[in-house]
Amino acid sequence: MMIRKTITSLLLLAATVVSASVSQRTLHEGWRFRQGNSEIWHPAQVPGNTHLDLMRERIIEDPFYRLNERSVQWIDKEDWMYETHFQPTAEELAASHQTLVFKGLDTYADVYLNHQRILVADNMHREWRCNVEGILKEGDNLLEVFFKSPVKMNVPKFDALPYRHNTGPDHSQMGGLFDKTISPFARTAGFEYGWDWGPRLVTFGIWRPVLLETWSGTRIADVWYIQKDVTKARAQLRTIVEVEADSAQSATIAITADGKPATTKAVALKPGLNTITLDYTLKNPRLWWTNGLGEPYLTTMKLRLTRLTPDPSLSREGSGHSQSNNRDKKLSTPLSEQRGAGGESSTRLGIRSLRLHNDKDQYGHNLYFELNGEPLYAKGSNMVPNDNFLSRVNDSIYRQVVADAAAVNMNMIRVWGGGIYEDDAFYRYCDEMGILVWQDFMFACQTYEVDSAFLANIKEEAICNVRRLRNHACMAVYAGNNEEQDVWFGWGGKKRYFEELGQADRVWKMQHSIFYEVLPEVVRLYGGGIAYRPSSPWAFEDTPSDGINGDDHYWGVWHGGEPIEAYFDHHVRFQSEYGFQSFPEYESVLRYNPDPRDHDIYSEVMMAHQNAGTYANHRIEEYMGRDYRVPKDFKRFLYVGQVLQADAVKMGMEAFRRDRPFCMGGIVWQLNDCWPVASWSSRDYYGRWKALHYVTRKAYDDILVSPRIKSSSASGDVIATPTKQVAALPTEENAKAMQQQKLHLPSEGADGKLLELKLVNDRRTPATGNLKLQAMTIDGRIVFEQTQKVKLPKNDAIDVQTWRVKDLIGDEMAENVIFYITYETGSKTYYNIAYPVRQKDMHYRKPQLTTAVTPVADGYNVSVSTDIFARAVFLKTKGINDFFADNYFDLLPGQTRTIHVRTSKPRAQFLKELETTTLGDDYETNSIQ
Ligand code: BMA
Repeated sequence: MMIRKTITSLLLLAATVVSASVSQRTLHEGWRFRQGNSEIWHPAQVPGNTHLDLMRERIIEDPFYRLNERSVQWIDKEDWMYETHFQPTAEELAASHQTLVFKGLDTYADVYLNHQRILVADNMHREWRCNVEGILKEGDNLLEVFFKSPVKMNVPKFDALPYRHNTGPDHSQMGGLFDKTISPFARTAGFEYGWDWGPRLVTFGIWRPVLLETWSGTRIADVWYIQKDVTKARAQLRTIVEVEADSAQSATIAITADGKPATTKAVALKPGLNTITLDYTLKNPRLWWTNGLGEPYLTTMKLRLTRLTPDPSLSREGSGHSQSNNRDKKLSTPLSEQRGAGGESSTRLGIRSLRLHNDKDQYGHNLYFELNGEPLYAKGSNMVPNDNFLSRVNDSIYRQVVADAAAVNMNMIRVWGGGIYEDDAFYRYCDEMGILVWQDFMFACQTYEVDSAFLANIKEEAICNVRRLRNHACMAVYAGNNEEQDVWFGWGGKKRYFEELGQADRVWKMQHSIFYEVLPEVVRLYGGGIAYRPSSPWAFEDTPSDGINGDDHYWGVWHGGEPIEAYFDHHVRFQSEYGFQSFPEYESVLRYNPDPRDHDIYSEVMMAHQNAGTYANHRIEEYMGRDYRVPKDFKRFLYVGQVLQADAVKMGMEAFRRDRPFCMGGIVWQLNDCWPVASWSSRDYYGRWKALHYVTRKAYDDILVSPRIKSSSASGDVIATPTKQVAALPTEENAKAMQQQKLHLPSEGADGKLLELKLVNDRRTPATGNLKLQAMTIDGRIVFEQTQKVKLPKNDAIDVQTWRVKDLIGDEMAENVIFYITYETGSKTYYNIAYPVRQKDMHYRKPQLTTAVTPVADGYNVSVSTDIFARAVFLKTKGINDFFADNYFDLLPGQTRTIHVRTSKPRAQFLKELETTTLGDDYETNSIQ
């Protein structure tokens, strides 16, 4: 016996990697659920959500279909009970530490293990770890999660206050709660209570994984890579490792970078939590770059903890455990890449230096990111949750949404504050595809009632997420919230609800404690140097945002009813929100609204999927009427609406890019949808690219040809003084005020108009190229041509030339001419098209389009040619599964373009279904009044 023990110890000394002692397994099997006051159990899915479980059981119909949102509002008034049974393995039972980990519970949940309460949860944004030592038992274990109705929990809190808090578009009336907007009381994703693009679906559920984690000996609890100073020549890194140990031990920690030794340290572990710091330098690191600027290279960092003294728990294991237990152990699945893997941790680290500048300059305070020493123009979009039923947002949806952003040359996504801190997968894909993340904390458009418990809860939420996300290269900045600063100081929030009651100071103090005290402190302590801004948009502590000091949300176009050209005159430092609505395309609409009798944008069904209300439909109609011929036909209206949205936002993208370096970012509202709806998104709920998403690829390309048609009297060359924001949220009051604002229509025809051309270069290197301007008629006759060589400095925007439109069109009518401008540099030709008059005034005709279809591996190549200029060529088939690599493009007379289509349809069917639409198709029949 004695001899055997010594041999074991020697083997342990030699073998030594401690991963064997940690085990994690998911507890996702055997769940069932019932309504709190019912005896009837139904099978449940975990991770999941009560609405999905009820749908699967055919107790409710799909809430996304037609008017069904209304019929599921009873669910949040009820309590819901979930339970499962599981059996721990002998190894799990023998482990010295046993923890149940809930990665996410939505929201008020009491958790019992074997009838003992182990958790009272009240925050869906937090991970909960419950020590179950002494409760976990041999054989059958019962795990129960009792979800309490947030309505029952929070209506009393609402009723107890002498004032109403500001809220976002909380659709309390849809929920049968009259004016009782209870969303500020819950640490739940704000959008669940309804938004101006989302339904009111207040959910319940174990929405993220639940794990049983057991270990003995040692456990690596966390590995944090802090990038202290990074240059091309070297990266100074600090790694902070948290190791939990059962007993005093000596060990070594070794780190490798891409397999090469980086540092080693001998450590003396004490029982309990050990925090170990390793400082080291990597020479000539391969840097991580954003999409478009370089390769988003990820260095594989491996950290190995090796024990040098025997672990008593392992010798206990050696003498007491059977072979079969070890087999069970191997079946358990470690979920995290970085944590809990015992003796080894692997992290794919993007090594880069990233700074956020907010320096005082001659105009105010700039706002820009500097990546690896280069100023970076941020091109991106705002992301909302990808589904109301969050557990449905799987890895492939995350991959697709990030890939779609990268495919159209974005380099930033803002995770908006009314949703969730997204799953690890999202940030991993952002790392891999070079997309920076502007991360809001989950607070949006509201004020909050804060007591010490609420504040402590928020603090834990912030620590949990900042720690979880801090090794991701993509993480660029934290903002305390979405628009709360403007709600309070800019849009009368302070006055409206609190001033008359003498509560304004007290309520602001409560907000201050979150956004100016707790959150910045957490970011400072746990964020590794990442920047923090108290709100988005934000300028100073006691003023609303102003556009020339920090970021701006510009809603003059759209909510404010200003003409689309106003983008050109809105000069700000960083545009973190602006946007324009459209409906999903016809084939997407058919998914939730198939009955032709409902095919009217004001039908009850369409209005149920227009969460911004009739006000938003009016906006679309007003703007469309101004610039386009408004079709009577529903299907065509949807198409023209998408062209309108694309043209409008493209103008914004270009306007903000040509303001570089004064303006250093444009983040469009919004990238995606959480359900099928009319919204500002560029991709609909089903992932279909709208016209805007296709157009973004060119508008966000590294070099931009940016023409602007303006009347010679138009402003636009001066830096604007801070503009008064129009409230972004369409409350009834705002809506009326906005409706009354007049559209300012510039004069028509060619007289007095100028074509002003700029070139923008986001590359890290200068460019030289041939710039060609052609004025051509709709049927292809060139009436003017000019070529010049233009040198384009790196990271800059330059004025090229301004022409009088009259001089370019000669004797032609302006309505019959387009301006086609190309910039040819190296192997790539960039282009843009400008129009001397509004789209509705152009003399378009129905073009003769010909298509030739060639089979390729995963579908077809479709070559489209045209006789005359074809504006916004839209190709479609039936259904929503075929993906067109390009769409809504303009085709010059005589030009052919080949589009790859990913589809599984047989050729005959594909040919039969293929439809083409252009803006000019109805110009001969739909004349303007
Ligand atoms: C912004 C957002 C959202 C809203 C959008 C459109 O300001 O932050 O609150 O959905 O406007 O109104």
